[in-house]
Amino acid sequence: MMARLLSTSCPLDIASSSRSYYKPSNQGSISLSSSLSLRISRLPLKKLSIYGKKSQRHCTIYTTAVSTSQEAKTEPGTGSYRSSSEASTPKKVMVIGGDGYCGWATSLHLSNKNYEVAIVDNLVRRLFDHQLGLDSLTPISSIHNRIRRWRSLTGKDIQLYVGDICDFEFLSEAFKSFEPDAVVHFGEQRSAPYSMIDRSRAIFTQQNNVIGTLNVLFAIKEFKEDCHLVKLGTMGEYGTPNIDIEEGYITITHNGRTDTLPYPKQASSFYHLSKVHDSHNIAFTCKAWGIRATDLNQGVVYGLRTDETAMHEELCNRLDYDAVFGTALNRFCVQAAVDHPLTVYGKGGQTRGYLDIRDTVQCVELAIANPAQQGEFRVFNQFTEQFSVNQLATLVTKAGEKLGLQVRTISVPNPRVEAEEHYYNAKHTKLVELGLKPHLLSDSLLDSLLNFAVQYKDRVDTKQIMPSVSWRKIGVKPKTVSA
Ligand code: NAD
Ligand code: USQ
Repeated sequence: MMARLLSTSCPLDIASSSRSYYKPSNQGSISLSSSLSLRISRLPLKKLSIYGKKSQRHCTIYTTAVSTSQEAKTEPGTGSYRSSSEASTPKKVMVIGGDGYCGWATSLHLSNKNYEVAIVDNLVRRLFDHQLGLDSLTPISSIHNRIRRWRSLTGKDIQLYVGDICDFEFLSEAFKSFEPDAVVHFGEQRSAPYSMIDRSRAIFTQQNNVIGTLNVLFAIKEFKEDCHLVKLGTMGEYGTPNIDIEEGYITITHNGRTDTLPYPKQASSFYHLSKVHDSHNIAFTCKAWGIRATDLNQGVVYGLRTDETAMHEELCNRLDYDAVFGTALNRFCVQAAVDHPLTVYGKGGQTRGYLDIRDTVQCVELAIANPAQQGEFRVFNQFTEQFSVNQLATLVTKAGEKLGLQVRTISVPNPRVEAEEHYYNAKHTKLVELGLKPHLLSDSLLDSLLNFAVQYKDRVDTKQIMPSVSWRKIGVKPKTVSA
């Protein structure tokens, strides 16, 4: 599947035994062609040391030795909820997508809290950057160096399995080898604009996300039935209805009869739709197979640092500011730093739930420490505050001015099809009931984010800021979006 999407004008061979993991093409421009393919084998996997050894197989698992020496330490939890330190043995948590923005911060946080962590990632996010000519604002180390640095700083091992979860054979081996108590699934193509570039990206997004999640469900059923699935969904599954948004379910009385039903879904991109399909598949397997699952309908995440990623520059997280992967508040801070007008799409009344990345990691830990029951499909709305795009622009303008930046705003014709003025009131109490202590958007956070943006402003490619993907103009013809 990845082969179909990621085809380039010359085939990439990730199977080479001389490479420790696959590398993107070093070509400057990419022309997508369905006739050319990225070769990815589905051959059996081999467990290797992360250090040095070369794979003789096409599709490899890399893993560090399993650490058996970690003892539960008594670190205080962040709230009154059950935390890992209270459990008798550290829980094993598989973090799928652990090299990404939310996944990397979460992996370190869980490792720091004495969970035994394994990252599963096929590093495709890094490949998207190479294909589209994008880069993180912050320089990021390879996943191997990140993990080595973490070990050298803390003595804690994070295991690494490099591979595609759409390859069931790979996922099975990772499951059988690690035997997770919980799986946190971040491992999807997560950009709405990316999914709207062209037909091949739309198809890639839905196949990658839906099949990957289906494979995770089958792996749990087959190899670890009591494993708790913590799945990252999105607030965008609900759309912007003209009534309050509940947490997953709504009780409806219709023609004199009452039922509690899944809250209606109105997603507005092929990406957001993939999350809706995931949620349905997970809900069904909870009923049919007794899977225990928590769907975390997360809002838009902002911020860079967590306690753990701040420990060393090699642990630094990625921060996307481009029009494909960058999200609203992170983008606005970078735009302010490079004197680019803030890009409010359309009327700017688009309202969403937002949260600090420090709360993402906290919420995931809360979900793991307080698992769903066998057969339960639990839905939490994971955000802490709601803002319209105009409100965000005002906040960034004020914070920028305090730092001596002249911040301007422009109204950009909206490349998306979405309501620009609408009612929005989404419930988000369940994680707070479990003990979430939110980091609300503050002047100090905005200052710090703006300061990082200023620090790295020489790395900003201003050509990547204006939107170039249109919801209306999406077509069959393969398209590149870089300048
Ligand atoms: P990201 O793109 O930075 O990270 C996703 C990671 O998953 C990447 O490292 C990628 O290589 C990996 N991945 C993708 N497909 C894979 C596959 N088939 N097999 C193995 N690995 C695969 O994204 P993120 O911002 O960290 O988001 C993580 C999750 O949280 C996503 O599911 C996203 O939908 C959800 N989410 C993100 C935000 C946000 O603002 N960033 C908000 C709400 C929900
Ligand atoms: N927007 C602007 N200007 C910009 C960028 C965005 O006005 O420069 C607007 C968009 O039109 C949209 C809103 O801001 O109305 C949010 O857009 P976004 O790009 O910040 O976020 P979105 O595309 O919704 O996706 C992000 C993540 C995705 C996650 C989602 C959560 O990329 O993985 O699922 O946030 S939610 O929005 O709740 O669905």
